[in-house]
Amino acid sequence: MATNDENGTLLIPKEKKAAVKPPPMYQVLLLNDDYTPMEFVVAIIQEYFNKDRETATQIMLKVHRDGKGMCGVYPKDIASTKVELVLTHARKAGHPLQCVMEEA
Ligand code: TYC
Repeated sequence: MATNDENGTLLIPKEKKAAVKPPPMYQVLLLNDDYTPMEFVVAIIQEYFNKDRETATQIMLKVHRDGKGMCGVYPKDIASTKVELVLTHARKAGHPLQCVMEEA
């Protein structure tokens, strides 16, 4: 609220900081294994993380080389749903692909 000082000058308070923090974000990562076919991983990245074929292939190759790779960053419930969908799809297809989330 604006007030006046002893000389009658109008004092306008500084803007208060936002009371709410932005929600924490989570990275969704794929982990490498020796059995899941490369083509299956590329299709998963395209389908669940909205990447084009070229980008999905780059991510898959990074996972293959480095052991893990990031597919996207999302609010907690969306990240968790993506992990579940990927794991369900992979298990139904008989592949051991692992997908995890980590706070960004
Ligand atoms: N390493 C697997 C192969 O050689 C390919 C692969 C890539 C598996 C990424 C999992 O998250 C993964 N067939």
